[in-house]
Amino acid sequence: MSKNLVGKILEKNLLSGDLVEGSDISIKVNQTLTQDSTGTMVYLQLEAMDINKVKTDLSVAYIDHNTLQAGFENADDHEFIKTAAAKYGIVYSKPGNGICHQLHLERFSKPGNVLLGSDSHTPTCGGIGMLAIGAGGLDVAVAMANGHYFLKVPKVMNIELVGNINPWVSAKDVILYILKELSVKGGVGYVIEYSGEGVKNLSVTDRATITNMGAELGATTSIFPSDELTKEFLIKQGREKDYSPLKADENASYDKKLVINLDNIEPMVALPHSPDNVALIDDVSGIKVDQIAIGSCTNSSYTDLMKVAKILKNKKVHPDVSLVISPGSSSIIKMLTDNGALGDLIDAGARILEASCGPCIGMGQAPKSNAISLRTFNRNFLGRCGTKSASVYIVSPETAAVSALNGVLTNPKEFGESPIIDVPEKFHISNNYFIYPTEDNKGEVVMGPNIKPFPIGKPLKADLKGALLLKTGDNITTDDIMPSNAALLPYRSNIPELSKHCFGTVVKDFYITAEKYDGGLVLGGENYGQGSSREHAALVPLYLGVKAVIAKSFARIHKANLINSGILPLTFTNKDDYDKFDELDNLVIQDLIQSLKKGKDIQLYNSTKDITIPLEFSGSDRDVEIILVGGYLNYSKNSIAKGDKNV
Ligand code: MIC
Ligand code: SF4
Repeated sequence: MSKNLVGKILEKNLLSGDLVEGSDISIKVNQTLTQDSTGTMVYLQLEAMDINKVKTDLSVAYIDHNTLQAGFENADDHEFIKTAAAKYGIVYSKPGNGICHQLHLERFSKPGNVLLGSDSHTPTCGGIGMLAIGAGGLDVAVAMANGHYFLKVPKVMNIELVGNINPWVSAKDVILYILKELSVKGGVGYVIEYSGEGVKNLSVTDRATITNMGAELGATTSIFPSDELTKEFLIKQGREKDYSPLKADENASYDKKLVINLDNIEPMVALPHSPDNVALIDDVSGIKVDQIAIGSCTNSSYTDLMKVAKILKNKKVHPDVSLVISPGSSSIIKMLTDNGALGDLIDAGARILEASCGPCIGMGQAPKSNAISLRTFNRNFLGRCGTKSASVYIVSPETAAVSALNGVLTNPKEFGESPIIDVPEKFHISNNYFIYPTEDNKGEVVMGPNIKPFPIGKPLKADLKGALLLKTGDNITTDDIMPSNAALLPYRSNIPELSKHCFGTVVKDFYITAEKYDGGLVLGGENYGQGSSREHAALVPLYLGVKAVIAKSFARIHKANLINSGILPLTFTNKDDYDKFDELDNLVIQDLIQSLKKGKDIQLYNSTKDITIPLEFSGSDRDVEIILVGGYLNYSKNSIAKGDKNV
């Protein structure tokens, strides 16, 4: 039978279950990656699992998010991760080396392998033909400890690319175009598999830009075939041995199919405050711009930054614009330095940051009040840049660079000839920022005073009771549930401190309400928990006593994080029932354990309104077990105590 690419990789890595859409399976994980803002939790969880060495072929711990060290907190986290990496046989990437996804693509990615990462943009490596999935920290810790990952067999959507992109149109415009077509919910439940003649016109880093922002579509991941361009990329990285060709069989079947003609795509922009709020630049050009930020795991490759340098060479950044550039890796900075492009950027008036996430996660460079900020990043959720009154627009590097010169949002086509970039035969490769594990490590892990224990759930009670603490709307992001910025990121390993800011963009002082009512329930609309993989969006509500979240639908990673933390994610049987609830209604679910075990509808009684409505829990038997015992860590301890190591 003809197979698609996703089916081929799943089949090769299948450990248990049947490859039938919607079935629960476990797969072998070849590689993992963590970054520091989710990594501290991952390594605390790994410590709690009592293992010796990781079971993957390769695990890498990157430090790229919390690199502003305004106090001891971030540095403490780095030291903790560094010592944990040495103990468990994990490669450590020092701060300054670059952004996890860009570096992983350059240094370790391998077509046909499965990569699990504690960051939602892990699918970046789908650009080279990996099945690269973002997950919550606990799932990544389990993958490191046991080498496996549990998931439902996803549906596969084929996007066939035909034609060729026009001059000044880039991979970023392609994914923005797809976001406009499909929306931030359009990929939920799917892996997106790209194919077609148009693929041949996209470099590996272009493909990675597209798979990176598949996260914004809500897709489980996105993947491109591995072909001659993949081989060329790996040769330049000195890793030809990692190449293997990979494509779907002729006439492979898919659950959904789209054809996109690249010729029809024009420069696009995502308007505030959602990546799918996409317009043609021509329809909104001329907006005065205060800040422009170039970089992030979406657009910080050598080619992207060289294009920017060529556009800015011998020109001057507009006096009213602050242009800031954060390259993707230390190698890229070195190459830009050696070929003079860095000098061209500086000469034009750009501010150069170290190779890290930087402004993308609000780690510095918060724009001024009411600013218009153009960014080459992937998310423009309200407040994410650090300034709540600012409006963030997402664009390509070409659009960003040309707009930086003009001071207004500009279609780059107005600039003249589009820059052509040749990547040198040999990419700069250095190991000086990597620390490789050695056999003689003594296993000492250093935990500074900022690192506090994380909350662990309690076994479920037969009846669940509580007040409705908060009613939220559609597409609530993890940035809403657990905001992140330069002030809060230092507390990623300090849940009590973070809890004071829970739901900070939605409501003031949620934690006080939660304390007053001794915990309770939260209500959401569609796609609740979209965005980041941060488990803090589950661990913090757990700490505040949230027992269940009821929503119209959930984003994949957040739902898994809720289950792993022991918080029950429930959906409405009839979505209109959402309207029947108000904040502070008293809610009761009786016989919950029985309903979960028997897979029956769950009856929710709203005693304030005197109504009963049906709810559903959709999860595997394993998920039910995890919820019953109060989260994954309790579950794994129980299972290991019963002699089952394969949890
Ligand atoms: C993001 O882009 O939102 C982050 C910051 O990289 C997150 C991880 C985190 O919250 O630490 C993600 O995408 O998973
Ligand atoms: Fe870092 Fe931004 Fe990429 Fe998240 S989206 S990994 S914060 S660069």
